[in-house]
Amino acid sequence: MEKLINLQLLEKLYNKNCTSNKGFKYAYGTAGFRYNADVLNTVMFTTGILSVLRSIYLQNKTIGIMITASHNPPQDNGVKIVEPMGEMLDQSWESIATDLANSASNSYNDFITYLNHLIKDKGIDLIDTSNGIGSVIVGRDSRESGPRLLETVLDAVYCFQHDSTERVSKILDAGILTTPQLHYLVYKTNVAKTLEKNEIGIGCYFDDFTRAWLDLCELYGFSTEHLKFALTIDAANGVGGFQMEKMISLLFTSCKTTVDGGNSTNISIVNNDWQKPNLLNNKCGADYVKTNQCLPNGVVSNSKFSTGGENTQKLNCSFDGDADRVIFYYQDNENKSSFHLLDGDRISTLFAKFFQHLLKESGLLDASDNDIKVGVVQTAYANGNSTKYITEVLKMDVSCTPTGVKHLHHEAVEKYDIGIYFEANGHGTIVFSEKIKSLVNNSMSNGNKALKTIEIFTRLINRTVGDAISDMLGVLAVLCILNLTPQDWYNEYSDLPNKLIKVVVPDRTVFKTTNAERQLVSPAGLQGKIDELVSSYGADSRSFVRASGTEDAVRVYAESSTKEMAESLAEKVGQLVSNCCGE
Ligand code: NG1
Ligand code: ZN
Repeated sequence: MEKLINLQLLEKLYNKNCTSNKGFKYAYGTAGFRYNADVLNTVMFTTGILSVLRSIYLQNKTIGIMITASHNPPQDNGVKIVEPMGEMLDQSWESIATDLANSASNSYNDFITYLNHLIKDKGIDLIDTSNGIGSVIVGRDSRESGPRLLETVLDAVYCFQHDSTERVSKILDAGILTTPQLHYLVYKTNVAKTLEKNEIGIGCYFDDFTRAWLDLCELYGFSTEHLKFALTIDAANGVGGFQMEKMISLLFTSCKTTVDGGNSTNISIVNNDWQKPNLLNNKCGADYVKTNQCLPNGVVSNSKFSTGGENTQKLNCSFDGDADRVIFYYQDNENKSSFHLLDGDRISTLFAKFFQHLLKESGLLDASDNDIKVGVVQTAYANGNSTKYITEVLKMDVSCTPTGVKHLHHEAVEKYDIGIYFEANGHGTIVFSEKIKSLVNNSMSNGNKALKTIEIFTRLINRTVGDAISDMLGVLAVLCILNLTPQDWYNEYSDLPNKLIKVVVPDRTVFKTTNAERQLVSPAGLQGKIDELVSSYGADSRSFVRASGTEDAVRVYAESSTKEMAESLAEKVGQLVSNCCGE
């Protein structure tokens, strides 16, 4: 350890960063560590250390660190580690990340003891560093605490200094960017096997996705300036807004965008005040719209929009604070009941229908030995009618996994050649197997438009993780290609009325689940009571309970045949949860 880690510096920087909230217990949750920003210094420091170790362990591949708390309120922040190909941290390292943070939270001695144990246990070679001494890319969202937490991560990385060669670990501060941009940058850096400053920058993200979009425009003869819709993007006052502005300037060659609902053009960005961090996710953004099922601040109701004397369909979408989620919606008039949500389930079903159509057209299904597997991955929060639509109408395979895109992503990669996965909240993407990519590439020379479209979609969709910007472009493209209005999309099936509530309990860790989180195994006896209650609400009813991995609360989901019944069921199950904790 002495060869590579400057122990004197490590102790000094530990004392600087890890003593303000001694004894705090951290846990790597659904999407990394996420807490009030005031208690995050220790875990930022240990995450910096762990990322360099992970990089050395993986023969010096570049690792990503994203500082964000996504849709959480402005005072929160968080951190997650990104693997070399842009995936979420290997699950077996999540507990290591937790243990390292908690050892540092206890004392310097515990931290050093655990660090030594980890290095030995994983066989991380800190003596022969001929492969390199670690490389890390760090990005952050627009939160006020971001620069302070970034500094702590940088302190940690600077502790890795090779004493004889004076080399230090490579770190690229990628600045303020969206979570999926960071994932993509990490992936591209590893593919290019370099982390020299200025060589691979975020420009690769804009180049690749713009190229794919323009290729589609050319293939189908549509242009960004003449979309059939007027699109309003609610950027949640987060980083997605200004990254989208950059994208627009590349995609929309002659079209002007307007900010905060100005003059009529076919695309506008509202809630784009990312430089005022206290406005982040405040009455806007994907989570607000999905949870409250209403328009966010700054988006006006009407489904038609006047452009140059023509009535154009109006479609809205909301990103979340770090732009890895997107949901769509429209409202016909001032009447709130005419609010129509097109959430992650609807995005999944739209893509599922689209790829089914493309595969038929492409002729790839004619050769039975191709055996192409297409399927959708959902969580228990997916609306029951979306699952029914996929299995009964599209006759396609559906899998259900625990909450958190790491689970959905893994399932989609393992099971399908075209794996479409979205959480109901709008977080998801499509993964394409190497098999489907080579089948498409090998048969493309005959000018088959469907094959060409699949090939372009493998580039238009962010392969690494859910991406609001890329998913939004994907949805717009599908609507244009299939010639669907937002209303057509909405009318494919009707959602079962549903309700999601949070219940605050003294200790959420006692809520343990099985069967993709659909049933409780602890506290003992509670599941039986829930089942009894659900059966009294009729055949279309369903409810389940699980502890949140990102907030200090238990979530209760319920659906039923009417809005009133869904709300009443959620409330009653919530009461069962509270009562059971009070006993
Ligand atoms: P938790 O807090 O574990 O329910 C929430 C979302 C997840 C996922 C993560 C990460 C719901 C019900 N849960 O997790 O889907 O997106 O945040 O941001 O939407
Ligand atoms: Zn997010």
